Amino acid sequence: MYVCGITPYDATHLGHAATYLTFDLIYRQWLDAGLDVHYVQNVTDIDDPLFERADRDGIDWRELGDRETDLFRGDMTALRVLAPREYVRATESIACIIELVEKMLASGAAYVVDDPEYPDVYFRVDATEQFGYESGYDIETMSRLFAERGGDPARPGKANELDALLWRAARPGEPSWEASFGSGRPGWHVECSAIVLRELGAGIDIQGGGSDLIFPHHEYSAAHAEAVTAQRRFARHYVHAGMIGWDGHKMSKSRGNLVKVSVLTADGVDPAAIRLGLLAGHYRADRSWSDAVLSDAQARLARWRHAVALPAAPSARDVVSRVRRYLADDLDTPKALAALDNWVTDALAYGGHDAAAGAHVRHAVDALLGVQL
Ligand code: 5CA
Ligand code: ZN
Repeated sequence: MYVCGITPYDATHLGHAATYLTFDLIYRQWLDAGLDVHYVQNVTDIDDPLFERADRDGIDWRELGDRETDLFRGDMTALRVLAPREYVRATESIACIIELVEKMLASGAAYVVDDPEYPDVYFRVDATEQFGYESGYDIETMSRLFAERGGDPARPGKANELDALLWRAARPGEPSWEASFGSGRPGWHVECSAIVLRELGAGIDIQGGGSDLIFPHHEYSAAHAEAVTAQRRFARHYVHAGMIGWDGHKMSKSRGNLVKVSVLTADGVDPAAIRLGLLAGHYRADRSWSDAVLSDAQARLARWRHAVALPAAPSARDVVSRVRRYLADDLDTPKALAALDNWVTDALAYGGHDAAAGAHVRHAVDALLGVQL
């Protein structure tokens, strides 16, 4: 499983947390099923926002990337999101990105624009015949999202306005690396293709991220890899988490409407309540964070903790098997949480005769939902 990781220039917000929590649940289910899971996440530590923030704050962009990556990992640990087997930085992946771009140039899937000053390298959008299967979007939607999400349709010299940047020729004042096709730095989508091919090989089970990555990012990452591997599907499943909003808009670093994990935890909010608040909605649904979501989650957590600490309760067998079943059904966390609520209500209202039930529920909720009771 490969999940698109952070661009480390600001703190982890609840949108990131919700996305990584989604894949944490998949990871936990696979571990519960006894599978040996190879889970990789990248760190996009070469990108414009990082350079701009480093400039603004008068620090080295590498230092900023390292610092924010460490803070992110700390936030994930606090939320009990299991770490992937590898976190791979773009800065550690230059050689394999260059190799991939060389292959695309050699096969004709990529070309250098006719611009002696900045000979950028582009990917031909028609290099693979299956392009477009991942998002399923029509050409108008693709054009709109390409322009909105970092594409450069008007770049002179491109063969097709949807051709995507693979390698940006060195500009004054920007970091760059030597390559056979000229010094420069990698484009975004090719970073993920190259890391996947090196770490996991062709044909992964899940390519994941938030739904803002459906197009262009995942479409092009897949197409880049498919262009060099002759394989028609980069990933067997593309899984996308819905967007978390706050204050009427998608939570985003660029807009600045953030609820940061580290601010909540510094205020004494229990990370288990943050998890429960995010799990109360279905992972694919766009949804808003609010004070009410948090207070509901805190009340739920308190009731669950009370119930599992009772000396005896109703048997846990049925509720635990329901939780497993609902999670196996496209991560239906609202139903899983409702099943647990029912068990808790019965335990608190009527008690029970099973002295081991509380511990059984506590272990299952810990292993499957990552919530510590
Ligand atoms: N480094 C790239 C991926 S290769 C990137 O998109 N970085 S990011 O820092 O902008 O986002 C990290 C992850 O959080 C991505 O999977 C993204 O889809 C997800 N994400 C960003 N904002 C939100 C949000 N408001 N709600 C849910 N997920 C979000
Ligand atoms: Zn990515």
